[in-house]
Amino acid sequence: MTASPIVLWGRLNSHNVKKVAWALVEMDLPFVRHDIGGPFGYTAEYLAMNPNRLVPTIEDGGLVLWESNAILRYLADAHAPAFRSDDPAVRAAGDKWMDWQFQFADAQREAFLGCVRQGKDGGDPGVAASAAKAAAMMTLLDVELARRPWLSGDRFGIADVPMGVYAHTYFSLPVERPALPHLAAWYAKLKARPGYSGQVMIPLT
Ligand SMILES: N[C@@H](CCC(=O)N[C@@H](CS)C(=O)NCC(=O)O)C(=O)O
Repeated sequence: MTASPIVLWGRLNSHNVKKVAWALVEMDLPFVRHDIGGPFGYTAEYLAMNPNRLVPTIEDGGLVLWESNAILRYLADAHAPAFRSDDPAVRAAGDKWMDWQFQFADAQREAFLGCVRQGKDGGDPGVAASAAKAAAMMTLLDVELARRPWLSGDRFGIADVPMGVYAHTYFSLPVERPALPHLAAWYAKLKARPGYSGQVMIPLT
């Protein structure tokens, strides 16, 4: 039981902040979020908590924690164990996709920045190359999702959150995408989940 609301620091148009905000809603944990980072800039107080000059950071009781996937694991372990399998093999398989997400973010970055922040479209060579790299990685996720319903195992959990956030961006960019039926079915299920529309499916900026 949390005595006071968890505090989440970070602008919501950040992929990494979205992960935490969505997970908090999924876990039904009370929280307050403060905009910081990007156009909002940073305060000395924030940088004392997180000297990386990055978002997100959370405060929960006496704990200050940064690194979005570490935050997801902490939230499940401390407050919502149903969101993380206690079977080491299932847990490790989910952890793998959580860590893999950072490579996916690198692959999709130029397409995201080009289309969302620089007014380009799928015809731009840099955008198209980045979109193709992202699509190639998504074919691997499609194979995985043919084998099991969730990246977390038999039920939704924190391992679905990192790529769940990036999937929304992937399906929203004006670029070519191959047909990946298992990925599409998983994304459709995510769209019906608590918090996904309010914390993740916001306009890309
Ligand atoms: N590995 C870190 C990466 C954090 C990160 O790169 N955050 C980006 C936003 S997605 C950021 O803070 N950019 C600078 C800013 O917004 O001021 C995590 O997962 O928390």
